[in-house]
Amino acid sequence: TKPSGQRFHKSHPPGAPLTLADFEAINRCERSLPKNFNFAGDVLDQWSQKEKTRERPANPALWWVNGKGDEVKWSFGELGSLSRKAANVLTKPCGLERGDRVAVILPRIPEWWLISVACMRTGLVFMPGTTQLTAKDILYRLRASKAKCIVASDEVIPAVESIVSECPDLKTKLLVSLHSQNGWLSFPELFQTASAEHSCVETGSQEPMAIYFTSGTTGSPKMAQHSQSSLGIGYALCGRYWLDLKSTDIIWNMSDTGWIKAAIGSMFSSWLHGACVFVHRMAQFDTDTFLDTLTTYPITTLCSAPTVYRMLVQKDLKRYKFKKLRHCLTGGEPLNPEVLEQWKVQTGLELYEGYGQTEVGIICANQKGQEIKPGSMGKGVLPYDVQIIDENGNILPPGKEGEIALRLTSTRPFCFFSEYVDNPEKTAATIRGNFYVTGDRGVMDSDGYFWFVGRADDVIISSGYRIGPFEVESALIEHPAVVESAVVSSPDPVRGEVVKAFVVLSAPFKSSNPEKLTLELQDHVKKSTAPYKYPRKVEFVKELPKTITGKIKRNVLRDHEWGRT
Ligand code: BCO
Repeated sequence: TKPSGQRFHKSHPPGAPLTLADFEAINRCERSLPKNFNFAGDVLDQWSQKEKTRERPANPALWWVNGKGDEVKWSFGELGSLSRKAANVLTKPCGLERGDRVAVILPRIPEWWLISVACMRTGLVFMPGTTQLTAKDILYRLRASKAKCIVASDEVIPAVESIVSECPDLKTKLLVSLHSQNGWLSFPELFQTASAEHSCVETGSQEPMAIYFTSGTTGSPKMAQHSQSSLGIGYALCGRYWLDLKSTDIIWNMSDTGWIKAAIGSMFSSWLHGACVFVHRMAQFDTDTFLDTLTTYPITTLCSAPTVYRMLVQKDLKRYKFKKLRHCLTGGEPLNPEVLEQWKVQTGLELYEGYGQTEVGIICANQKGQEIKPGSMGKGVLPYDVQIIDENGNILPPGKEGEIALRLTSTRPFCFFSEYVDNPEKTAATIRGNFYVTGDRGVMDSDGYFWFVGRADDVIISSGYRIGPFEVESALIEHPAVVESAVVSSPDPVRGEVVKAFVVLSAPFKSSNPEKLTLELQDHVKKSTAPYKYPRKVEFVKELPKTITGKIKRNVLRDHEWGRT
């Protein structure tokens, strides 16, 4: 008999391969975490076996197109042998060892998936970054992480070359390009001659797998570290109930490779369920190409930021006949009910919103089969116990606004990030009593649905990007025209919210043409830090509102922007 009040955990029989049912049971807290786990060995190689015995339909594991006629289709078997070759490149010529950190700054090209899986096979910690990162951003990331290697594509070379002398820990630069470059190892050349024989390392379930840089109100981005199991097992239920995936499905999740959403939607949830990951290398987002892709390829499942759906519903969608699309998802920023309605009217398809964070993955979702309440981000998802709490860590009743939080048990939930690397204070600051606090404010209704209200801090969520005001202010202050600035969110019909900078000008620039100066400052920010952060609105002011102690009151400016008193 089961002792009352004590959770019963089945443990895994030694030697038996782990199955999807095991991973789901772990997420339901019905099974304990295995001691060792490796996504490449325990998931991908299992699907490869199932291909051989025809227990998996003939659906590629990865289907990549670039809109120019190039196409790559890999089965799990091919992904296995190619990623073993890539693993040998990382360990042999690159000389990397288990636990080393590798910055991976690649656009949506098949090598991103190869390198990521190769890192898993070798126990390397991969750190994805968007190709929008500038030299300054890359310098910060390489130095903060003490990365041993950077894997990059052509567009990133000038930025890396300009800062590499300041990164003493960086030993190897690996270039994914048809061209060769002095000082860089060529991935395609080394890959060609690399052996496809490689034994996947037996990583511990809690061993680090990846680091994502994530922005906060103050300071530079923090390094949120995830374990082999938090990413590799944590999305089993999300894949089944939110993404509704089966091994016959083809999912197109269009997030950039630099964000955790790419890993969740285009790697972990999808491949846990044996589904095909579809990738379109769209250099620049374009609604026509996007819609043509849905009419050309048998994509069954689509996941995109609300901003994309806001852009799409402005088109006459009834003109398009999507080939196989049956399930649509969105996340990364709040979705407005009007867009959900317009999408449904024009395509006949529901839009299932999910909500999550880099640190903790998907927390709430409108799961398949659940009634959708337009404007709500759905109910809490397992294994999380989602609550709304007050500033003292007390649970608030339905209908009361507070901070969205996750209840902690005696042990840290396995699907949490392990820590902010080298930042115990910030890691500790996420805990309030028995809860992890998200920094987002919300309300739960009496049916258990959660409604997003806004950030509890000054972070800006624009087009699905999390932008720290300090990073933009630091970029602005480098310009001679800027004495000081305050950066806040401002409403925008397409991007939800955008970055707005209030700028106090230095004397020589006070009589400058405001339009010209705005463009100059925007351009300056785009060069200084990743361009997605640039202030789309700029207002020149004589002074900024401040506290008695001289701290800028961003909340006053933000409330004004949003018409709040
Ligand atoms: O809009 P503008 O043209 O004025 O500016 C754009 C670019 O043109 C510009 N830019 C890009 N590279 C540049 C450059 N400018 C100068 N030099 C360069 N090298 O910068 C701006 C970038 O803005 P964008 O990225 O929003 O571009 P775009 O084309 O408008 O894309 C729209 C979206 C919706 C496709 C894009 O914003 C997007 O992908 N958003 C989603 C982000 C996302 O995936 N978030 C998920 C994060 S993970 C998470 O939420 C955790 C969940 C568990």
